[in-house]
Amino acid sequence: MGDGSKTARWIVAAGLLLTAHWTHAQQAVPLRVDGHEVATLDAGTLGALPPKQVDARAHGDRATWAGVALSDVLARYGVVHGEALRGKALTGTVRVRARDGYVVVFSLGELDPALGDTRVLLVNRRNGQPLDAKLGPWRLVVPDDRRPARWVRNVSAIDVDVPATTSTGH
Ligand SMILES: Nc1nc2c(c(=O)[nH]1)N[C@H]1C(S)=C(S)[C@@H](COP(=O)(O)O)O[C@H]1N2
Ligand SMILES: [Mo]
Repeated sequence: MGDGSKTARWIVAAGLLLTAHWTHAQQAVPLRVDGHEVATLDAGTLGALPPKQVDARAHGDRATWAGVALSDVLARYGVVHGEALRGKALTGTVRVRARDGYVVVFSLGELDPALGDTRVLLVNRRNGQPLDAKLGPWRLVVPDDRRPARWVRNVSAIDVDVPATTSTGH
């Protein structure tokens, strides 16, 4: 094989790496609250939150998934939680979108550790490795769901909608 074809291979390989890097950089996840972007979620911003991991199985595939708790993300960016989560705020929703248009919705009440406490992780690693392009860079893992239908792959945006919470609640 000549030097020319070797060089060409290196250029292709470098190009693929750069493209992969660029693509991941473009895939930071906007967190919007009532339509306002309050954060750009990526390994940097989410690295400040408590790391969480879980062993969970989907379709017979058991793996260790690592990332952060969705409830910690919401609390970090000021979404109503804990004692204040009552009354009208309990109609609040968290809509998680994927690049392919897939969308799932959670309620604030089910996610809150003081209420439903449903474990939902926003993960970027599987068995210690970054998620591949099919799954990542970010995916949800909902280990206690009986089917993995809410394990959104390729998360592209998170939209929180909470009504004004002027009511006294219960
Ligand atoms: N973006 C996206 N995520 C998705 C889906 C989808 O169609 N698009 N399907 C869901 C369903 S129905 C299942 S069962 C699981 C499958 O996850 P797996 O590919 O890791 O087995 O992904 C979930 N996440
Ligand atoms: Mo599914």
